Amino acid sequence: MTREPVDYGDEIPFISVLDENGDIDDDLMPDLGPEVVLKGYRTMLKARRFDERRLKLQRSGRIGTFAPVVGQEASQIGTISTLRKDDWFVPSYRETAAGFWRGLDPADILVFDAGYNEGISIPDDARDLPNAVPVGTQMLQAAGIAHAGRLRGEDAIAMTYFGDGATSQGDFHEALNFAAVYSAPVVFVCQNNQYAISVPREKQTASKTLAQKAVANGLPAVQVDGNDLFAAYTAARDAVKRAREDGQPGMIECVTYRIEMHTTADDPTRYREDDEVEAWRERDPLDRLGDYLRDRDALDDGKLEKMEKEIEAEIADAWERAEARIEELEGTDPMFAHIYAEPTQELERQRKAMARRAPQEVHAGEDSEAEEDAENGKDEDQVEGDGEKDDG
Ligand SMILES: Cc1ncc(C[n+]2csc(CCOP(=O)(O)OP(=O)(O)O)c2C)c(N)n1
Repeated sequence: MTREPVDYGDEIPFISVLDENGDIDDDLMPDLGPEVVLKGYRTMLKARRFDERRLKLQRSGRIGTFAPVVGQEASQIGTISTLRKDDWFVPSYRETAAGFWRGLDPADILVFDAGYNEGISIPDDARDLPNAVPVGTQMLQAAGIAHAGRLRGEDAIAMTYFGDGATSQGDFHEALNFAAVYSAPVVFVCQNNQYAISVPREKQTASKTLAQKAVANGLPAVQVDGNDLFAAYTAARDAVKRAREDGQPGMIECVTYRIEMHTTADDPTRYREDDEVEAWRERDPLDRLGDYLRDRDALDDGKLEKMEKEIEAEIADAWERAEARIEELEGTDPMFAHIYAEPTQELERQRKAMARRAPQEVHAGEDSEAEEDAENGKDEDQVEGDGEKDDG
């Protein structure tokens, strides 16, 4: 007879390499060339500027609701940059920075944001799945894709993204169990951004860490500072290697923060304090990496200004192309066509509301004026009522 504690054979390490002043721990620093780091920084900056433009477009009624990425850029770039092009990227709805790294066209994102299915059609040669809006489905899909690839004799792996709230879903546990039992080469990336819409992490799960939920399923897991590109990269590189070489799935918990609203339909001031947001702004992943690059003369004011201008032009061009494409599309009705044989009253109401808001009804040249109005507080969406929109 015994009352010995069980030895799990696993523990949850925490990785941090780049501190809040942009200084690194040399012993832990991964071997990354300055060009890759600069590309990571640029992609993070582009995702941030893209969100700023999207917010104006949404507030002026040009596009519908979307989920901002601000604050989570390092978690995404650190992890996604460890994949090969023939690996699978299986995102949820907040992975704009990771999507850009994979080569996703911002014009496609805008077409989708405006309510057109065409925006999420994936090119044949890309192994990127469209946004999963239901919380949790993508984790199961990633496990299945990874398993199928292995059965076909490929060495490609899958990487899937989800939030802290998603770890309370049944899908999460089913996906991890499946992956562990069948040795499906999938890396689960949890972006613990502290909130599931308005519910703080402590109120939706009693687990001390989210990573430990993976240990229970037999997967190695690690927690990282999610605002530190190098920590996220280190954990992902190791997990990808284990998945590719040994068919072993793994999980990374990126401890980070969602600086902006959950989606543009949400008002975060109703459930969190400004002080908390400010404290996390101090740990901004972009500033940290910028300081690191400046200290090494890889970035200065001139280079940054040039980068900002290029990104601004890329985003302006993306919206122009998105608008031109929208003009040629049939409208937003197809989104509602394949849900029920007989549409419900609610669906019909939504279909009509969308048709009224269709961006093609906006005439060329009105854009900047409407965006200015939106910035000055004349917000079409607020006038029409946020209640019409979905939360996800
Ligand atoms: C199956 C399902 N239930 C509920 C929702 C509504 N919903 C959208 S996002 C969200 C919270 C998700 O939080 P988390 O997993 O932490 O991800 P985050 O949005 O913070 O990135 C909920 C409940 C949904 N989209 N799908």
